[in-house]
Amino acid sequence: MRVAVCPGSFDPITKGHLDIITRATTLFDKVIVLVAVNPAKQCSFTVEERVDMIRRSTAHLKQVEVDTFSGLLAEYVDKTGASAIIKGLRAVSDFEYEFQMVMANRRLHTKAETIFLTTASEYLFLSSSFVRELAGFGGNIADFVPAEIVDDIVKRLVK
Ligand code: COD
Repeated sequence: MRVAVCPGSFDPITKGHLDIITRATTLFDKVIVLVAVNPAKQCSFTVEERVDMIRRSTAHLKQVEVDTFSGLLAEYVDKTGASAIIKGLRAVSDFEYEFQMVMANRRLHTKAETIFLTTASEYLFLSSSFVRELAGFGGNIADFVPAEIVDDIVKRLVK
């Protein structure tokens, strides 16, 4: 069974993330969407809330599982026997950070390859921080996040 891991903060999941996850399911038998637990990072949603929002947004994708981890991605990937880490690329600025992560993970001896899927053009500018800012100003986020989680974001972030 070919297993891939899609790691991220997902604070919250956006349609850009969902597009990458959906495309990963066409390449792998199982896709684990992995929510990073980083106590040093201030998030708008708790880990449990982020997991719940991803579960509802991916309920139609039968190969998708959602999990959380705290620590090194390389250790999680090797423990689960995944053969790939799937990342999304939007711009050259993403590449620099992601390239560094690939090198770090290699030094940490993960056997998994990192595979980059380029963003869909309509989501080129889209990020979780964009959604949080737009929601904070009372803007319409419906085009940018899965329909299942619009209310969660509005309730939390619209002042
Ligand atoms: N279109 C396409 N892809 C997108 C879009 C979009 N619109 N938006 C986001 N993405 C991609 C990102 O490029 C990324 O690949 C993924 O979706 C997740 O994005 P985010 O923003 O939710 O998550 P990040 O970038 O904050 O996640 C970083 C990780 C948690 C993956 C990283 O910090 C990590 O691996 N941490 C674990 C510790 C570790 O092992 N460190 C390495 C060595 S010390």
